Amino acid sequence: MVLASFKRGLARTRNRISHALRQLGGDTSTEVTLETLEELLYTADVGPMAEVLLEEAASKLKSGELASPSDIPSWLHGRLSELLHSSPQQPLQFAEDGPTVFLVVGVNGSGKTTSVAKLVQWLQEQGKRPLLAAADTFRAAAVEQLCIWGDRLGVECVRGSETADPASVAHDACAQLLSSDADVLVIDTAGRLHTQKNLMSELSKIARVVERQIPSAPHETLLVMDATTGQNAIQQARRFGESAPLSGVILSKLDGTAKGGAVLGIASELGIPVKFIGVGEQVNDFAVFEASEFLEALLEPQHAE
Ligand SMILES: Nc1nc2c(ncn2[C@@H]2O[C@H](COP(=O)(O)OP(=O)(O)O)[C@@H](O)[C@H]2O)c(=O)[nH]1
Ligand SMILES: [Mg+2]
Repeated sequence: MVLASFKRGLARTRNRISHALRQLGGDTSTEVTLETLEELLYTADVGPMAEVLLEEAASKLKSGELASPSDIPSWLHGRLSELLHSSPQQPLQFAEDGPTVFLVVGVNGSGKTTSVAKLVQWLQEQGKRPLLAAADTFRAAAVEQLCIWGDRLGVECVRGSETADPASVAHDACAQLLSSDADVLVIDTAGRLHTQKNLMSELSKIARVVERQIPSAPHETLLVMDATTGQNAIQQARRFGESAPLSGVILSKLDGTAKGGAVLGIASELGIPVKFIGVGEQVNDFAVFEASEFLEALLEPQHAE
């Protein structure tokens, strides 16, 4: 199930990579092999690790540790696997007892609201009773969008008045969480305000308000990253990390890119675990991130559907 989503979502990246891997496996010179490897790593957008891997491949071929260019694909598989596991996989954290709160952050258009809806449906599948908070009050349409998802999923959506302060919406939603039979609150937030500084202080204010009512919350602060923006997303992640400690990443829009290798950069550069991936616009286009299945979907074209 998870593997099928990965494969669907990673089709573009996989096609790109499998083509390069076939070339790599062929009987070519060291020079051509390194060029192909370079192209593969850059087009898949693995980030600064590309350079490290290239140098390593060159020196291993030179020293004879890798006997021939045709040893490159399996070596690469091993190294990518190590990279993916460099930020340990962590399951979603729930409150030990009492209700759980997840805060979802990210730039406008990254797929936050859609990811919140996907997460809510996933939580329902786990037997949870979610509640939504529409704390992106900067745009009226954003509140509407979230609450429409809430209606479709049969989940209550806490919203403020038109000009409500997002922290007050978060406050009301926590009160609702504590007094209702819902057990997980998912808070959607704004991705843009008049200034970056405003946005960051608003997000930390939301986190403080939540913590005041539920001391162990938020249990997760999830950053939604648009996979199609590749390495730029890493810069965004650093900025968001300044407002609240990020506990995980939801990597959206993997279906729309050949740069699925960005996951490797996130793992090795940010040290924040990727917890979910989004592979389409529907609520079902969502999967828990599993490093080994991701790698299989990425590197093993013979299993393609
Ligand atoms: N193809 C694709 N589109 C997505 C995915 N996630 C979100 N989108 C689309 O991206 C656009 C922005 O999403 P939205 O959730 O409103 O972003 P927000 O501004 O961060 O809340 C919408 O058109 C979504 O349908 C995904 O995983 N794959
Ligand atoms: Mg939104």
